[in-house]
Amino acid sequence: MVSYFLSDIHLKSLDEKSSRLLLLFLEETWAQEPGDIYLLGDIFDIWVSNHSFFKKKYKPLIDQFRTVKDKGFRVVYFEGNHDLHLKRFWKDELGFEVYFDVEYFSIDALVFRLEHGDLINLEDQAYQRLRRVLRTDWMLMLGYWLPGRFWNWFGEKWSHTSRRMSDVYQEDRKNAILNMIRNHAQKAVDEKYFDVIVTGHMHIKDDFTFQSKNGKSVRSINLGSWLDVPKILKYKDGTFTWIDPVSATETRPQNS
Ligand SMILES: [Mn+2]
Repeated sequence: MVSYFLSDIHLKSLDEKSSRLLLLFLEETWAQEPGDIYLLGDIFDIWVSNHSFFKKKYKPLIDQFRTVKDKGFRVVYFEGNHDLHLKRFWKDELGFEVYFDVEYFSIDALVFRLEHGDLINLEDQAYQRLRRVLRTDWMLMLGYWLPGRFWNWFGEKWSHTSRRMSDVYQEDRKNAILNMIRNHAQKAVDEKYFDVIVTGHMHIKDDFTFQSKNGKSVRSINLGSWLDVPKILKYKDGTFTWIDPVSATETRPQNS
């Protein structure tokens, strides 16, 4: 059984390289043995609700996602802070599993904790408040009733704000962000046990192994961002590899 983990592609249009790479990846994937695909948020730079604006804009990509599902893949989509209110389309129409907080999955013999990663920095209270507001019933209504074209426009503005507010894209703060990712993993494993935590959002690729309080080895992986380098995490038969969709090569992380 194979599992793929993708996040923070931040697609803005079908014309860009990341879109072509994602299309190619999906095409090649559904031709193989079915497995799981975990989308850990911010796949699109903006997607709200089930507007035909977005469905038309990304039609070839959606067709590929539909095929992947039809071929027997389990597709799990976590909302990010750029792709919101996904249930109406991605769950109700495409049949994907949609989540927006934290979920645990058993994959082979391991327990995986998966989340977008925007709960890592709880000290950013302004963002955490906004995150809750975005999921209220009236925001769901607004997301649905306001036209897709408006949300697309709004999303372009939102991109700047959210990047400022959510502590990403700050190379000078790289070490502080790495610490946040790792501290979050260490804290989370004490609350509820898992073997592997995979997050995105922070835009810094990281692969860190530590011992939990009860002496078990725990692995924390952050997927980084395609705005930096396109990459897909693959897990198969107990081994993690990074797929480089540009050259379609796989590399094993140093410490595995
Ligand atoms: Mn994000």
